[in-house]
Amino acid sequence: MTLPIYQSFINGQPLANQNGERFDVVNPATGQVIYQVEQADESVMQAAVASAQQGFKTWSAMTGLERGRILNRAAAMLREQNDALAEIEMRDTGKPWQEASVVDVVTGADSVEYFGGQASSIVGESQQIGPDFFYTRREPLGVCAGIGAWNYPLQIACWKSAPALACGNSMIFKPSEETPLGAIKLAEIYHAAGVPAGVFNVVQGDYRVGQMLTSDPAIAKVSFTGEAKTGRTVMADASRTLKSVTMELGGKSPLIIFDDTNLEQAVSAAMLGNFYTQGEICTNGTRVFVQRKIYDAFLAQLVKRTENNIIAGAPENPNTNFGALISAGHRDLVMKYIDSAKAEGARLLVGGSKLQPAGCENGYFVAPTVFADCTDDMTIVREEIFGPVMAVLPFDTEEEVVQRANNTEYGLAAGIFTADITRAHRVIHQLEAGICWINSFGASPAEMPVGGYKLSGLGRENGREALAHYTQTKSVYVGLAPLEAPF
Ligand code: TXE
Repeated sequence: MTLPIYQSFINGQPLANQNGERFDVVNPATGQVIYQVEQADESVMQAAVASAQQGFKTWSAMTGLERGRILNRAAAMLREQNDALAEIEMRDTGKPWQEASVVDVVTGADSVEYFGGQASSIVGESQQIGPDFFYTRREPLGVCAGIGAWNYPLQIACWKSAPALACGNSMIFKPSEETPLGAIKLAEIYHAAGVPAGVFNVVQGDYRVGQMLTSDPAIAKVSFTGEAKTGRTVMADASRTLKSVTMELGGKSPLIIFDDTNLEQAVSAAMLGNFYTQGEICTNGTRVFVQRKIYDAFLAQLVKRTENNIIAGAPENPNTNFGALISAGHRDLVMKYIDSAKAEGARLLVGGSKLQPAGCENGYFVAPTVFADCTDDMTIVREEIFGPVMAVLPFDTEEEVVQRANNTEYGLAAGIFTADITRAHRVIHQLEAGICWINSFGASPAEMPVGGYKLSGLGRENGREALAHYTQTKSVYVGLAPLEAPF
């Protein structure tokens, strides 16, 4: 059976490469190749840049209200096509239908809708200076690049393109080579909604295409989502042509459970923050600090619910709530972390092995895994695993847990559960993290800016703050009094 072949989406339509290079895309739940994609080559990149520059002229000449109207039409189309788009995300990522159908498309559409609404409110300011005055203009940057990760492919494409386009820029977006299709669908929807050809182009391929984006002098900005290590390479490459960068990187975030909290809620947060999307979420609370008095009760309930309530299996089965990891390589990396935890003396309470659910024997599944009695020096406590491996650590005092929670080079997210609301705010204000939850975990509405401290990133996505990254300010001083000069 010949497999479908997809291409880059340039200037409103698919564009073939000239060197014929293709790569396979696998359904992680079955291990089967489901389609092929052409790797963008120089000819495709040149066409992408040229049409993005052309499209920018038309798009930036529109008013914010006109751009917003088109973005809102695109948001409505995303919602109308929710199920078809969610199915694509499910097959590309291996995540359960139960998740993809209610999170992935919705959170993308929300961002497109939110920035569609913001497009007409991007204003400058003016001020009297004696008889004179000045005014400022918030002007678009021009052609921007987006580079996406594979865990939320369509959502990431929306979160990067929506503020960029709302401000009048055009964007060339490269999805992860693991999950290429969602971005193509977004490009088709933008085009059908009225976004001019070239304003949102999609180039397909691996790091080589990413490097073409970070080095092209015609590109003014790069917004990147991925590993911290890759982020530093991307930022270094982008610095050669002084591009501005937004970096949404990895994390090793603390979830702190004080002994005065509702145990059921705290266990839910720990499971959400480690097993939702089979642990492949950057903001996950993978270091779970539990105050000693409730430590044993917490572990007992956590093990019981992990053993009984997690259903790993075929993602299309509506009962499945735990899917496959993105690739065989990533699965093997997660297993290496599990082996290191065993070797370093962590106490394995549940999981710790590969899974082969019926009908998905060739999929890349790892069991939801909990290690207890972890110490701060363990590899699984210091490094981002990006898989379903929870490290539980006991603690005694507030001062101790704040110091330990901050003892990491990352600073993406943090969660805290306590009934003492004064303590909740006192502690969260001391944590070095950009995305924080109190008695909640994981919610990320389009209105809320998100981004990391320290090595977890630069800049913010979503919220009004994201607009600042996609405009540049021009100050215009107007002389109404005669200009004096000593010459
Ligand atoms: O990242 P990779 P992955 C993080 C998550 C984890 C990682 C997983 O924490 O660390 O993403 O995603 C391209 N020049 N976040 O494995 O390998 C590559 O082709 C230019 C954080 O995909 O870094 C892919 O498209 N581009 C996030 C992209 O970079 C290059 C939420 C990412 O690849 C490149 C989600 C290069 N030299 C995941 N090398 C958050 N903080 O919001 C690779 N790429």
